[in-house]
Amino acid sequence: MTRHHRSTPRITRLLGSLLLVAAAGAFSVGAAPAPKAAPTPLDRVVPAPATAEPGGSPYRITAGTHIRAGSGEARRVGEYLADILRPSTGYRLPVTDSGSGGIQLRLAKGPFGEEGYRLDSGRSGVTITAREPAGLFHGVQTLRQLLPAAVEKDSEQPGPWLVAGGTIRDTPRFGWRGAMLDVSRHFFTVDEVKRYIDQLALYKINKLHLHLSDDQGWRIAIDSWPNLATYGGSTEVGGGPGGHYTKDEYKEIVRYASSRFLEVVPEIDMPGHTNAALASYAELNCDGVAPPLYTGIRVGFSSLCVGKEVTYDFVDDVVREIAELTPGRYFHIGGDEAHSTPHADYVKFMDRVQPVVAKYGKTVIGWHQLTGATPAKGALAQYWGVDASSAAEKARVAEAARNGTGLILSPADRVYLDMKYDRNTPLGLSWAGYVEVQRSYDWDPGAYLPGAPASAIRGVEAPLWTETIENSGHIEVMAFPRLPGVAELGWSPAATHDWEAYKVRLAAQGPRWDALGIGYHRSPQVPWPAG
Ligand code: NGO
Repeated sequence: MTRHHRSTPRITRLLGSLLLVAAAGAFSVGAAPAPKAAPTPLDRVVPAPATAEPGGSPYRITAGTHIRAGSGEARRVGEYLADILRPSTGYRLPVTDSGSGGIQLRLAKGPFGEEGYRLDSGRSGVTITAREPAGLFHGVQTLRQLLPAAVEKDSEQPGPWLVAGGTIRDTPRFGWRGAMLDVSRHFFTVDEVKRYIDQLALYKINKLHLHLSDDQGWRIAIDSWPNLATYGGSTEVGGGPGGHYTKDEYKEIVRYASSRFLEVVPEIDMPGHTNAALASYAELNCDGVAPPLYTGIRVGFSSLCVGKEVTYDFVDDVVREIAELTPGRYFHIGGDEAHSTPHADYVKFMDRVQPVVAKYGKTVIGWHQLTGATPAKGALAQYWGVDASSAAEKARVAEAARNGTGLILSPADRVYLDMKYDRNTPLGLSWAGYVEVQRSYDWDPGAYLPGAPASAIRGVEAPLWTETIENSGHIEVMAFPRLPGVAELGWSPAATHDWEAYKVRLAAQGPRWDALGIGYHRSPQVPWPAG
């Protein structure tokens, strides 16, 4: 994009902000402007809304404000919003099903799609309209960001609680806006996962991919193969105690994610990355001997035994039991780095396993190495290559995309949240290089992989591998501020893409993270507000 191209909208935005300041009554003759009372401009939101037209008076939330949200799921979104607003405003904010004015969440027919919404703000109220509850929920995230950062605090704050006047119309560019958490290399409790879910929701992420098994730990109870969790889940990288989710705990994660409109995508990585399973059951090994548990960080040394029938009994049971607990459409079978599985065996294994996923009603996803086998009809491949990946590898993935395999883009040297920002980053890995904030934001998913048709791109996903990540604090300092940029690549129209403008919007999120207790990397590339 040229400079010239960018300058016009910026001037328009500036004028818009001045008008808003004036409309808020912040200017009075002879007095200095009181910038604190100026509401956040309508387009200072991450991800950038598709369109934002400022105009008219702002809305002010007061002690008399009601949240009007109908019934059912819309009502639950209203309660969710009230839970965010009540502690900091100190207002009652009753959630009711009728009346007008105040904050309204309305379901209505219109050009919103499954996740879009319109937000209208003026003197008498803010109305969010959507076709689906998911759209209302995403509109609520926008409303949150239009309010001062202090709204996120859990104790009463002075306000005022102004929302700029005007209209936002917003629908996502891609249906897949994912985040992956590796709960295998280090185990994360249900509460830690919920905390991350809440953070993902703020940026309109709609998929939570859980990497539930790997060499270092098996993290979900399987009734027909109980040792997987009790023994295979009993440690983690570095030799800590590990852990696993009971079925009820996993269901609780799924329920909580769905209350935030995220779909859980379970991953059982196979045929490689399986040492925890191989250690739990000797019969899964070709030589019938169980290896010891593994707590290091090497990859590529383990493989299920492709020639043994018991392997497919195992896969069938695992896929069936997890599919039963998972309302979402997808089942991720991994398939990466099967360096200890001969290629012909890999192909054979994938030919047998993909129909099992279909049998239990799920759509296959695999890391992009799956394109080296025969991806099932409708399968998705998750691309995790880098700029330096071979042309042949990229061409193979592009060819699969031309033949109908949908792509989720997770280029490791752009969106792997476990890559260090720079050489001073204490956590993380650097095999794909350092990934500072601009690098993770400044690329176009639609044009990324040469030869892959734009229509094959389902969206983007930011994986967080946890070889070095042990707790919520670690998750946050790696995810923030890069995750919101990936979310924006997934949500916002390509026409809004502009690093110079983005970094200013991103900087404005810093005080919000402070209010939420999110410790983030204060990247020198971002003009954070002082203080
Ligand atoms: C690779 C590897 C993972 C590592 C990760 C670390 C994929 C798909 N397989 O990504 O096992 O944890 O890198 O960045």
